[in-house]
Amino acid sequence: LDWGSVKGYLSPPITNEGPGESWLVVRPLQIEDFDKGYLQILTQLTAVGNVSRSDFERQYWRMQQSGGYYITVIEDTRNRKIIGAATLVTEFKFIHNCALRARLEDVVVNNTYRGKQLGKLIVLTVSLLSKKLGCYKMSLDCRDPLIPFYKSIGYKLEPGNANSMIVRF
Ligand code: 16G
Repeated sequence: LDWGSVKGYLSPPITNEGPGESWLVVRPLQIEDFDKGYLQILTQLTAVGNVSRSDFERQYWRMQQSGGYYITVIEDTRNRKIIGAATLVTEFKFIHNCALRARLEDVVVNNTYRGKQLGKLIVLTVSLLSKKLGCYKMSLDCRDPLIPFYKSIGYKLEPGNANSMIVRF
């Protein structure tokens, strides 16, 4: 990934290949991450429910078959635990000359690993990946307290166009 354009957002200037500590690895989600606490870390974001290993595998392969899912994780290789995650989901469009659009989902960093810029690192990693895939924009929903965090890495509220609406089923 070309980190040149986002260098200013990270100080010290870490990347997915050099996340700051030699024991941290940034990589795509694997089936084995079921045993490395991927679902446990998601509980810091919202309710995960009772997901068995076979539920997890079925959903993982559905995502692979569907295509367009890029779940990225940070592993602490000292204890083989997933300590951060973010999902990039892409969507085919007819508009903008049959463009690809990106959404940022399920961003979480273990709260005992704060202060290492890992949230910024994982979001910038998937953002640069979406750019590399040719997406024309990437968007996200977040709670109010996280607005400054996303602003600090280049995301903007679009005036007149920043409303997130919802229907829950
Ligand atoms: C946040 C997340 C979203 C996640 C949702 C879960 C980001 C950028 N946004 O909006 O991806 O799915 O929370 O909340 O990570 P919910 O359980 O209320 O749907």
